[in-house]
Amino acid sequence: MGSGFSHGKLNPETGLNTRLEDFVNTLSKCIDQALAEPVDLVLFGGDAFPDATPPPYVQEKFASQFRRLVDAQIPTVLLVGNHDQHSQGQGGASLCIYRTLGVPGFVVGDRITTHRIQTRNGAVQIITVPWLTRSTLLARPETEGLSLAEVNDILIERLRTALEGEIRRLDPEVPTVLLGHLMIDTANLGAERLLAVGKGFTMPLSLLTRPCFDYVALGHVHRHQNLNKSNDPPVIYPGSIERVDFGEEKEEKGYIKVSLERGKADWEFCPLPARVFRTIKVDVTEERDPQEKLIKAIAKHNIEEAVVRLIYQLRSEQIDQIDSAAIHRALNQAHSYTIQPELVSQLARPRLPELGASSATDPMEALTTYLNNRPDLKDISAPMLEAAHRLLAADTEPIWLDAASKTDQQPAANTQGQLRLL
Ligand SMILES: [Mn+2]
Repeated sequence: MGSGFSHGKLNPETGLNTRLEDFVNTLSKCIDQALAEPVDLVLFGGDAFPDATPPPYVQEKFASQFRRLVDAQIPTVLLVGNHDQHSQGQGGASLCIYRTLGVPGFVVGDRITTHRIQTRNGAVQIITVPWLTRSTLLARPETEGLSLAEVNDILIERLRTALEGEIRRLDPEVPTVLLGHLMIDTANLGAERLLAVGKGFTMPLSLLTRPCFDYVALGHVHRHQNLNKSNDPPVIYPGSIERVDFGEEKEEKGYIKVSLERGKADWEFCPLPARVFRTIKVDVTEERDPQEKLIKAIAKHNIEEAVVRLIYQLRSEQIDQIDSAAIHRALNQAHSYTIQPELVSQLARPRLPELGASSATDPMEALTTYLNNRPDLKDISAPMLEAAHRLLAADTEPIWLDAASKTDQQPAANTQGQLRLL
């Protein structure tokens, strides 16, 4: 909640961005269902807000929906995701307020531990695994001089040990759920893939596919998916309840309803009426009447109340044939829209063959290849690589900022992209 405002507009009646209202509406539908059933327990998998310090009016919108669960005496677990964590210090600043206030029935999952919760239909054990950063499980000296991959391996072992401790204390008769905000290695990121590389640690699925868990509820990845098709146990990302950007255009949005007993979990994906995102892509470079082609292309799509982007390619000599006022009128039915003309004179620039679809999924590799092909940028390529590395690392672990500054005294990053963190 509170992200993607650029896809919305100001609602003059409420003074709020319509995208915030979308998220509230969708969440309210989800909670309507929880109350109508009624369910025995609600699990929230983390990343409530884009950061740990959302503005009070956004906090309030979130709280006023979850408040309805308190009123209905439905116990609720709020797990802390990476976006909820404060970049400095411990825990989840934006969610810990619920614990501080002592909201009845609310549990905040900001550490690896097991919560035994009494529901209307019996007890349940919830192991919470919040987003892990290097400092959560490791002391700094342990990781000095190690590569990211090596740190990741140590982190996996620490998590395995911590989970083992929790598992040993479980009551084997009571249904058990692992609720984790984790990046699992087999997750399908779709359009998020490029953005996700280099941002945080990846855990193997085998950590979670254990018979002591009856259900594994995951947060973090916005695309809904079940990582364990044999369902022993189901390992499920419900995905986000709304689309955050065009990368999620084709994803169905919803929540998961689970019937749980010891040794058995029946689950169902329940779709939510999320705001539609629609990309209209047209190449008019070969058209004698590019304007007509554009208007027809728009008319082919149902854009009513959708977030629309029109991307079209044209030649520079066609610019005069475009009536932009008419295009704006044609897009008027959309909830919001952007128009992105691309001149082919720009597109005609030779693409780098090294960056074909089959390779270069890593942004650092992509940047390195790009810089290798831009002799004019040679002087600043090393600082650029370093800055990029710092940006990618900073999202996960604030202490890397300190670590990265150490590289200032080191030889500049080499041009093969084989960067190592100190
Ligand atoms: Mn996350």
